[in-house]
Amino acid sequence: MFIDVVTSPLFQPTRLGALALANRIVMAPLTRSRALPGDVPRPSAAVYYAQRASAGLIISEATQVSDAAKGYAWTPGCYTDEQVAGWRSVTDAVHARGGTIVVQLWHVGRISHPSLQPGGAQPVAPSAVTPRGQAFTETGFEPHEEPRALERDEIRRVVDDFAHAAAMARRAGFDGVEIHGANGYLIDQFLRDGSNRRTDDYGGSIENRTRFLFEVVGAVTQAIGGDRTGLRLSPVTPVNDAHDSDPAPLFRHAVEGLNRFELAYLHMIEGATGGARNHAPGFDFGALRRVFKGAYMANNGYNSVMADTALREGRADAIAFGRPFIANPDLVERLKAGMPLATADPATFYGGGDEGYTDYPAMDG
Ligand code: 8OZ
Repeated sequence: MFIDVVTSPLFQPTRLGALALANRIVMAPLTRSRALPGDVPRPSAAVYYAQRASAGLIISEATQVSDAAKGYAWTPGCYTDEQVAGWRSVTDAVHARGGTIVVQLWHVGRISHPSLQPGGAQPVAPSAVTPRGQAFTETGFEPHEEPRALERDEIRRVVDDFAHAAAMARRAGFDGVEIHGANGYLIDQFLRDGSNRRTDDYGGSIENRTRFLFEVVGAVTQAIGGDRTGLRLSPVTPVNDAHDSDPAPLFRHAVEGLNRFELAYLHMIEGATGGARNHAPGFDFGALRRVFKGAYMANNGYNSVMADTALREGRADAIAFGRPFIANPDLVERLKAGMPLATADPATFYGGGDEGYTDYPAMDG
């Protein structure tokens, strides 16, 4: 199956809020775990992202908003001057190639390990519920441990950390930020009743479980503007032990409530992250798309034909591609040329140096 590249909306420009995209092909956030001490992006991150600048929009790898927000070895931050300086070379290199780039801001919550926390502290979460699974530490995989439930005044400080990191992101030259509300990290932990057992006004009802999300989105949009803020959600993904007893009304309320922030876009992981699109067969992503008044970015297992069809049928405004961007820096040109795609080596997805990072060639070498 082929797409008609002359008429395909994939290759047509668009705007998502204040973000100008040369095409509708978005580079999804990809954790690569190659930051330097101080959680500073390595210099070759500028090469890596610039190689991918023909994407309509680059969403950076997940980037912590504070030292306590970290849950994987060698992920970068965006809250110190040194980190901002590192990111500045990345954004300058992408802009020099005509690209647009936002930073994905996260707090991992309970998906962490004391060895990754300041002072070896217990990770924090809405509630003291230990997630199943293992943390990726500097010395290998370690089982997750019981997190400590955040106190109310600490919740306020985490919200402030998101706003601070967003302001730092603008200083670093990013065109905006994407708030990571997906994949079982802190915001998602508050949303879903599998991880949120609080009895205060951050837990229990749907109104209460969405409170932290809305506070973070409110603080970030106040800091840098809604038109430069995106949000990623994953209503049915099971990754990182995320689960909810009734996700449809929860995420409907969340998306309805997001309309007031006039976000640049909503980035939706449809199905199980990196896995089955029909993971929760009855779940209606189209209904969420219709509830949301802004731009809808779809993600998860799209190929060019699916992407072209979704755009033509009005089911999305842009499509995010993840893994294909690892081995195909010029993914946009390859899709346009109908060229076969290269496959990436999973051994170099996470950690290490420039091998498997900046050495995947473009078609024309
Ligand atoms: C894969 C490996 C490490 C982190 C996510 C940021 O799940 C991630 C991630 C994915 O969103």
